Amino acid sequence: MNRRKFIAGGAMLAGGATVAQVALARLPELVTMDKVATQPPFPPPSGRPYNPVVTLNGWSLPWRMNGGVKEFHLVAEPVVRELAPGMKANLWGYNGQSPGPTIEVVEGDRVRMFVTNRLPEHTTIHWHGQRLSNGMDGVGGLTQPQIPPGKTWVYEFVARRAGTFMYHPHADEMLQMAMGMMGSWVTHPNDARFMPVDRDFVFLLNSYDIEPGSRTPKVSTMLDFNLFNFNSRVFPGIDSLVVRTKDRVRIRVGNLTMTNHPIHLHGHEFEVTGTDGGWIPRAARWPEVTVDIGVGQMRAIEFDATEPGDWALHCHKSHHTMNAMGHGVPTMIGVDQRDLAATFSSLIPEYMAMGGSGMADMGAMEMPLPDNTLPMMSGQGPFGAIEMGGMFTTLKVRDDLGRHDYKDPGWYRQPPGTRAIEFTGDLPEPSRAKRGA
Ligand SMILES: [Cu+2]
Repeated sequence: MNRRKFIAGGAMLAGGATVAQVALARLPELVTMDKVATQPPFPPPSGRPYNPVVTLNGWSLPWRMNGGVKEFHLVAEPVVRELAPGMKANLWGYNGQSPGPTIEVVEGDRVRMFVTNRLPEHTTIHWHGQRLSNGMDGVGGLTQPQIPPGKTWVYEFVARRAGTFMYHPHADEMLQMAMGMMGSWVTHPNDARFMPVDRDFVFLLNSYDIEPGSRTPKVSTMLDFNLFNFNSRVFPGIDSLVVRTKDRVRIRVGNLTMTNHPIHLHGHEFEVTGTDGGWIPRAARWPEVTVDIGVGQMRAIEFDATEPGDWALHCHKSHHTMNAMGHGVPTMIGVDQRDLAATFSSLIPEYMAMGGSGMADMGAMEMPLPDNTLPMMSGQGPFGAIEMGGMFTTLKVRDDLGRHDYKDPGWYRQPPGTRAIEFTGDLPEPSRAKRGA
């Protein structure tokens, strides 16, 4: 809690001053976040108990209890979000960040959501996947009038079904979602013994189209996004998922981009145990190492983290593990650029001939880039450049962690003799496996 920044609702709204002071005083305290790092789980200080989730590069929103009702205050507003060190984006989000904070409640909780609109245009919030009264569904024009700038509206419903949900505007949707307005919602089961896990992670897949050298997304892009994010962060800006060996792990991933993402985990098999429609009966699950998450879908996967190491967790579309500079690059394989390089270098001093033997050299090279622009792939591992960007991070499985320890343990120390090595003709004597051994 002490790492969260508390700001009184009245102060934040002083400029707008469209809400009467007396009404402001009745709003739950406005809590905003100024950090992009994954915040520790937020154990419930009031209300019924549950095992909190960890939002990747995100946080959970505190609430207040008011006569048995759980009250939250979301503020839709322009934010600046660092997508990775070296690049900040002008986005729209909630309570200081994009995505907005994760909302955590318990099945059966009566929830009251105060939504203050500090955007320059109207908005609404749709509570994706929830069972609620039609008038609480948040579809501007269909189920309610739009929320004008400067106004605070109230939604109220009972979180009837346990599971993973999302929230996002249903107002000027293409623009507002292209600008980063979205968040996760977890309704914990009434019975804490239902499908318990040791570590429970949640994040959203989102994408932006930001021209190299600029910082505001292009809002009318339909398919050609150039930055593919886990919770508005791209590699190497995405934190690792840190777990203890033998932990039962759940990862909940929602997709609010405009294309599908096959999310692939190394070193372990998992089962898909939930969708935004509910939990999947045990007999209906099957093992996978990649789960394709369609647009507007959520998938919860679960596995036992039995294999210590640093395991890649990434989208399997290779263009989605690449940042903006990687798109639209011509194929230069096999092209002898020696003569061209000499000519260009005399005209453009910074010119570098690249790609003649592949593009891997771009991972290590310090190319001159426009301001506020990430290399197409970067990040240093224990064995050199990790040639990735976008939707890529690691699952770090370690023996020596405490139960609630989520601190990054650094790189895995592979036991001697367990890593691929160069063959020099020098190996231990081969021993053939005996039959039946
Ligand atoms: Cu993808």
